[in-house]
Amino acid sequence: MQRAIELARWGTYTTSPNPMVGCVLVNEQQIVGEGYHVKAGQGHAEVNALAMAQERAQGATAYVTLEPCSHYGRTPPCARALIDAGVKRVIIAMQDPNPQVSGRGIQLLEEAGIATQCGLLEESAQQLNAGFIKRMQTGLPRVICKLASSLDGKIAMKSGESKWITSSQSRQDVQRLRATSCAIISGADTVLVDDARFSVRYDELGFGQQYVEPDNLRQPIRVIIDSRYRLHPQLALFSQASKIIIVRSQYQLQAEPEWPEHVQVIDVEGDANGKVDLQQLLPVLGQMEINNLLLESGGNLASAFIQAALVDELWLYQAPKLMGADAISLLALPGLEKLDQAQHLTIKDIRKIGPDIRIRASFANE
Ligand code: AOF
Ligand code: ZN
Repeated sequence: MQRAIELARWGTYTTSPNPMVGCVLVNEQQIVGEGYHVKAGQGHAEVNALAMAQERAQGATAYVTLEPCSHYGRTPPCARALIDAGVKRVIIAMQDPNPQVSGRGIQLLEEAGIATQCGLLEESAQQLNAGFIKRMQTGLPRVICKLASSLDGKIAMKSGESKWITSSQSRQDVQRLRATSCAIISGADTVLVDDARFSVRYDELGFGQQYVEPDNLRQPIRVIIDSRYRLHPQLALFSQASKIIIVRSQYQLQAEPEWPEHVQVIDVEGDANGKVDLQQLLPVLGQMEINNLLLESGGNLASAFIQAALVDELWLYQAPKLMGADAISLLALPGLEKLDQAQHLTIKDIRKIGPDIRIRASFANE
């Protein structure tokens, strides 16, 4: 199963909106087939492993990181393929949270007289697909809020100068985080101030193309909140032809500029101040099959996400610099007065990245 999880990870940059899944077929103590799911629309892990094993699948045991599917989606059901190939036992790490499957794949196998067992290395399998699982269970994407600051928690000088606080190594790490995300969300402010493109530059990821087939390279969808109609087609953001979603509040609708074809505008209810209501927006992004949403914005939007309890994990990159009390702080989080109102997080991991540190912390609401 450990090997199946390793195989699944090969899909890190390509499988979404589908989950990462790996499969190993063992016959008479020998691995006879291995496979993982590369990309939605292509063969599932089991089908790829069966193709490698051919007739040696007869009588084999399958180790699969996710319950084999029972439905006709983009591809036919894997439970059926395992039955037809004569597999005799199926060991599964976790049930598929997809309501189209959940339990039915196991049931199909059992009905065909195949012994199944579920729960081996379950936690590792869940970690692989935290975003997919959250979307299937709640309809919402899993949100990571990425911020970069000095050691004293500052994200820009008073003048707005912020390039660059963290090292090139940290910025490469962020490129990888972007590459694992289905979508990046930010505000018009950040786009205008930084002329940000929010693209993944695969040559900057630091690993060769053997890890991601050039044909499978994908760009995360870029979602920009722009209630005040400040975006315009001349910005660098629009020069790359991958999908962009502009989010408006229905507060003060105005005429749209002529957008290129890869741009979609959606209207979401606004709050009393005309700001997009994030609670309304997130389910809409869930419906678009966004599993992992990366929030890369300034402190105000990040604060609004946190205060709406919509963030699952904070990734904070801190550079060994001190920028002083006149500089701009990480997060606004207005309205906090007493210590017992402070946001509580749980540190999951701390890592040194070049000269900086990266802290991963989850919110108590996770
Ligand atoms: C498996 N093995 O390798 C994966 C599974 O649209 P489709 O046909 O690609 O189906 C996608 C759904 O299948 C996905 O939502 C999840 O429930 C399951 N993924 N199942 O047996 C796999 N990737
Ligand atoms: Zn399947």
